[in-house]
Parts: sequence; structure tokens; C-alpha cells
Amino acid sequence: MLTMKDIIREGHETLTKVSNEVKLPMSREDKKTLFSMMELIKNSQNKDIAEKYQLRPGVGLAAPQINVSKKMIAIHTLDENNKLYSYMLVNPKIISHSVEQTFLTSGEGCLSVDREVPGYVLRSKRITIKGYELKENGELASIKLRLKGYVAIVFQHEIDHLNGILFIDRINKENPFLVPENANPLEF
Ligand code: K2U
Ligand code: NI
Repeated sequence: MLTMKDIIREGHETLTKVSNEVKLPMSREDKKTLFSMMELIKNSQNKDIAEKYQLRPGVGLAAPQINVSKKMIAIHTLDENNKLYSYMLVNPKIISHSVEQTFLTSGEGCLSVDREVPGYVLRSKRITIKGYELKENGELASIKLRLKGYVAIVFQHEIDHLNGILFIDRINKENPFLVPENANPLEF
């Protein structure tokens, strides 16, 4: 199983690279990698397992974070209405996004960044994603997801990793807490 030692940290060049499209049909190895990413995220949310293996809680993970420069992400989180979003995505692409932006007033963190970086991370309030979903039974199905609010933030954070972008890169250097006209804080 994957643990924190498998997660590369800020400064590692893979985190700033644009990752490669996954060749389809998916190889057995790529499926295994993506399943292990979802397992790590779920384990990180299980008190006993997280404690036993010293896992930092996470709601998402992108393959570049385990030094695999491929367009694969695993997300497992509840939205503001306690609806579960649990997806293993392959070659996800944001095909449209709102002009309106949002951000977490608490800022963001990252399993690959071992420090607090205060500031608002501005993201699109609504996005539409297209790509492929790896199902539990190992099958791949094309998928289109319309997301807003908290889960839109999480998916954007992970897709940023596929393009070599960290949340730090999106914080305004001059004024980290600048709120532009078209942005509103996420209401929980
Ligand atoms: O990509 C990652 O490093 C996983 C991040 C994803 C993330 C952080 C902030 C905002 C949206 C997504 C980790 O989940 S950070 C830890 C965490 C844990 C529970 C809830 C929110 C963030
Ligand atoms: Ni991250």
C-alpha cells in the first residue's frame, strides 16, 4: 500500500512537469497505480489506518504526487450537502468553467507541500470536466462531470497537479488575501 514516503514533495521536478496522457486501453500497471492512489486517500480518512501508518488526511491525489507523470487523479470527499464524490479519473480535462470564482477562506494545503502557505487560492466556481472513469470492476467509462463549490475546488486542485501547478502558484504574491470583483468565498 502507498504511504507518505511515496509522496514526493515541493522541489521535486515531477511536480512542476505537465504529465502525459494515459495510453488507452489502460495497462494493468496504470490501473494498479490508480487503484493504489484511491486506497491511500481512503486510508488517510480512516482514523485507525491513518494513525497506524502516519498518513496525512487527504481528499484527493494526483499521480505526479507519487512521481508518476501521468494524467490520473483519485478523489474521495463529501460535498457541502454530504454527497459523496469518489472518482478515479483518467485524462480529465476541464472543458468549460464559470467566470465567477471562489476560494476557501482557510486557504489550501497539499500532501506534497510540508508547510503552511497562507492566502486565497482563486478557482472557478463551476467547472465541467470530461475524461474517463476507472470503475471498481476495472472497466473504463467516459464521463462528463458538472461540479460547483467545494468539489469543484478539489477537482481543480488535482487537475492543476497534472499540469505542474501547485496551489501556491495561484496565491497573489503582492496581496495573498486579495479578493477580486468576480470572486466570493465558498459558503459551507
Ligand atoms: O492534492 C493534494 O495534495 C490533496 C489535497 C487536496 C486539496 C487541498 C485543499 C483544497 C482542496 C483539495 C489534500 O486533500 S489537503 C488536506 C485536506 C484534507 C481534508 C480536507 C481538505 C484538505
Ligand atoms: Ni495537492
